[in-house]
Amino acid sequence: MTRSILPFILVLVGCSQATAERDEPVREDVGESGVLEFELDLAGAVPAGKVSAELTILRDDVPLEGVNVWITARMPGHTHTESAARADDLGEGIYEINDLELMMPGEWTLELDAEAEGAHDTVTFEILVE
Ligand SMILES: [Cu+2]
Repeated sequence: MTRSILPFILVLVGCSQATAERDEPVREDVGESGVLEFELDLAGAVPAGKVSAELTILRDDVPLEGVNVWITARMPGHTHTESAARADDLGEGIYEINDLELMMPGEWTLELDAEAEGAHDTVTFEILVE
């Protein structure tokens, strides 16, 4: 995993001078199958309600277009309904998650399921809703 994270960090540092004071952290992870890389531009804690975030998907460090991305939000241990959304493809490997309903304060998991031609991967990010 650390093998492919280092290039991301170098790229981020290289591009950061234009937006030096970004306070929204980009969270990165390699999918469970090791095929796709995910960068989620979302703070670790957000207010309850509808959440939107930008997602970048890469394969072999190259932004990947045409991915079908579904997001399922759950609260582990809670029995209420989960929340789901499909991300919009903005092109150039960027996807927009819109109006994902995180209605209750507490710990949520965001499960991302990404499917492209010849590639399928999933990743889970944790988020605190306040
Ligand atoms: Cu709950």
